[in-house]
Amino acid sequence: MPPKVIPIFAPQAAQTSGCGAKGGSGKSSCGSSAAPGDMSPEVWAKVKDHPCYSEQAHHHFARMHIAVAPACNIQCNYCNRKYDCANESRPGVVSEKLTPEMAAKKVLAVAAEIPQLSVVGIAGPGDALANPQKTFHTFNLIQQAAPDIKLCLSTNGLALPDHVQAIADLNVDHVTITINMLDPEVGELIYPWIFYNHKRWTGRDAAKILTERQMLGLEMLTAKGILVKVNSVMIPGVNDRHLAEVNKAVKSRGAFLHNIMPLISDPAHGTHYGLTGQRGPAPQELKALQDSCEGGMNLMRHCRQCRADAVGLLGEDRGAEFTSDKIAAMDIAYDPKPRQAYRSYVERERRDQEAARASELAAMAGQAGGDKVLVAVTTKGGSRINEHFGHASEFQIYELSGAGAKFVGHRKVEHYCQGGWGEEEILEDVTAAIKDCAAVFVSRIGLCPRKDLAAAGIEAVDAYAHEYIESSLIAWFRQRLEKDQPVAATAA
Ligand code: CLF
Ligand code: SF4
Repeated sequence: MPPKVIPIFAPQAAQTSGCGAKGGSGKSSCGSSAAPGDMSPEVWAKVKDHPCYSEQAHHHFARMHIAVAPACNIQCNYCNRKYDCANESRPGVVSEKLTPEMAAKKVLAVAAEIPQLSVVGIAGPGDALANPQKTFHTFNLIQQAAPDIKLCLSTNGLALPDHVQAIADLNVDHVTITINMLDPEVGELIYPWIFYNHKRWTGRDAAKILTERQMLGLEMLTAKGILVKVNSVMIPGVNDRHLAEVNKAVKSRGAFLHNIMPLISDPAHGTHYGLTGQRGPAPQELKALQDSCEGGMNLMRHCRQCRADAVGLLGEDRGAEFTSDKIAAMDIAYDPKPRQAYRSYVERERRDQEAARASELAAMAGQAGGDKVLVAVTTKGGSRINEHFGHASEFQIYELSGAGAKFVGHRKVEHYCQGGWGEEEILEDVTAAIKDCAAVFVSRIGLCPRKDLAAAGIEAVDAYAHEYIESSLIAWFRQRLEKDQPVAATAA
């Protein structure tokens, strides 16, 4: 059992949740809490502190996006780039455009305040490589100003083959390409036009050029040893049945990770899909597709479909603390020591966490049958159960089985606790969001919500407050087995 310790670097509570694609969004997936034993030391060194490329790292490390790339060279039916909409929490929406110089200063300001910061990404609000001068000038400035911070970029891939060498020269180890189709018949339903070779292309011709450029760019990057994550937006009735084929194609070309995200479609966003009633997938539909694509390739399930100017741990957005006027007033100096100290702390935590998980798994060996059960967890980071039920703005969902605890996704909710009192209607929505879970693990919960959850068949568990998530879940599952209380196979 791990010690009951509250992390000294306690991240703030998650609040909201771009990789260029605005549509979307134990041994789990990088999916897998991919650990050193799962990959070469070189690859592990590249992913261990990257919150998107390692599910394990996302509990500990923060990213920030700098909105220096306003233009785009294609149009996706799920995107409407607009500015100054701070209430939005989806990619492509930003509060402020930045010049490269302002962006570099912002990176230093955030790094000085948030020791968890490990990665700076350019993910819009347009396409990073449709704005190559701004993107590469910004990366140059950051590399000179803060050399310990990793660089990351996201692109639709159309211009990618022209810039692979520049990406390699800047030591950018992580590139995301949004690939939603291989078949131009599917593509013409997603992309009304592209702008390529000084000309606007439409229909299947546009989709054919785009898919050829994406595949070429992917092959060129992987040939240089650059890790590539592929984002795909799941659009029911358009490309949902096609994405398994996309998965195979990108896997065979060496992509490291596949992130299948749900379409975000709301008429208020003013996108083509939003205005024409195209629906997004249900969580169960998304999970079923992700499950079907698992095998031989890491699947990302912890994407929060960030804004193009997001700051903080995945799932939180501290961008409002770092607006241009606030940064102008800050006295900023580069100091990597707090980040080095934080990384050493995380290394120790990871070792303790892995030992606790292995110990609980060993204790369960031979007891579990084939049943699987879903559970929900409230956390504000550090891989620990350290959030009050009423303060949770999302639940992390794990699937428990004889193989251990596997992270399979997250569900966003409104805070149940409204400043000292609970809102009954919100509790109903929260309960509905986790209705397929057998238990919810919290650091604290009141009597009323506990009773209501029990009435819905969900056990509220606070016995593991502030302990590691995975070992706690396995211990709970094992005790259920020992008490000979078979759990219902509720996992989809
Ligand atoms: Fe940003 Fe994307 Fe780099 Fe991460 S986000 S550019 S790889 S540093 Fe991450 Fe955000 Fe999902 Fe993107 S959670 S939208 S996958
Ligand atoms: Fe929007 Fe361009 Fe990104 Fe498509 S590629 S989501 S149009 S910014």
